[in-house]
Amino acid sequence: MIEQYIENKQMYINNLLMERLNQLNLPQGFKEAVLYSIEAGGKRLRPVLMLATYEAFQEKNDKVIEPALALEMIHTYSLIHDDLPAMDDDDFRRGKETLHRKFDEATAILVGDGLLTQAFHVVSTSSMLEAEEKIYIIQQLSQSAGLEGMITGQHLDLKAEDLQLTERELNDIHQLKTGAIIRSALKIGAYLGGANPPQIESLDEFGQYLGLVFQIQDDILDVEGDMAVIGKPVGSDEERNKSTYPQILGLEEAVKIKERYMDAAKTKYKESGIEQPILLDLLDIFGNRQS
Ligand code: GRG
Repeated sequence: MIEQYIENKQMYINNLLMERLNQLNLPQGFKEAVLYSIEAGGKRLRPVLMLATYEAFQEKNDKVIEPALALEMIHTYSLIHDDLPAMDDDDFRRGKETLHRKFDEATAILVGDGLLTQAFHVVSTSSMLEAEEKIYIIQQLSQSAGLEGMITGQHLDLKAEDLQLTERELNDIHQLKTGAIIRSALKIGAYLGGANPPQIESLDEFGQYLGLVFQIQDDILDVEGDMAVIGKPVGSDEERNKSTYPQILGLEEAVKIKERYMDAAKTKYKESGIEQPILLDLLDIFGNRQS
């Protein structure tokens, strides 16, 4: 069952993340801060996607684990920095106080910087990966999380507060801010698994739609979700005067567009010729998630 599959992968990733970070030689109080946001959980969507993509091609997943950990470290850094007072100024994340609220701002900045940098250390020192594979992974991660990816997405997102965006402009922001990283999870999993270039291309396009689906559902949950389930206050987009899919299109139309993108993602998946259904199951689960 897909729920069991996700849960197993989440546990596997959580254990390895904690183990790797616990091994680091850090002052005790600081280590607590480094572990805090990781321990708070999260869906581990991106590493689960990477592992599932790899497993569509290969049985044993040892090769992909380090890039998957690295990706989650980069994602966690982005959330820690996104929550800072200079950015979204949020008090809760993953059902707990945000890192800068629990500790202090300087600590949150440093932990974010540390997780981002450590991610590249984890990949570059992996004993499972060939040099050429490391270069591919580092190139994908730095491209998607870098200036032409998530960073510009975040810049545009911050600039867009109080502006009325078009659906196209909103799509462009989310493709950079959320989509690029999700696409890199699929591409790295496929590449390491031995996919051919057209398959990687189709999975990349699948990832573009999946990223939009994920974001639209995030916006929908911000309107109709339950704080106890999603782990952060609802209505925060409206409070901050942010353009969202429900705000631009209305809730009903936002749901329809999400479903249209889910169908488009499925078409791209079929084009890849991959028979393993797990990625399609993940699309359904994450596209209809309640947290
Ligand atoms: C600060 C450099 C920098 C970048 C921030 C990803 C990002 C860019 C900000 C996150 C803000 C946000 C709420 C985006 C909406 C979609 C999204 C990425 C939600 C958070 O990801 P989940 O739902 O979180 O996968 P968990 O906690 O499950 O890992």
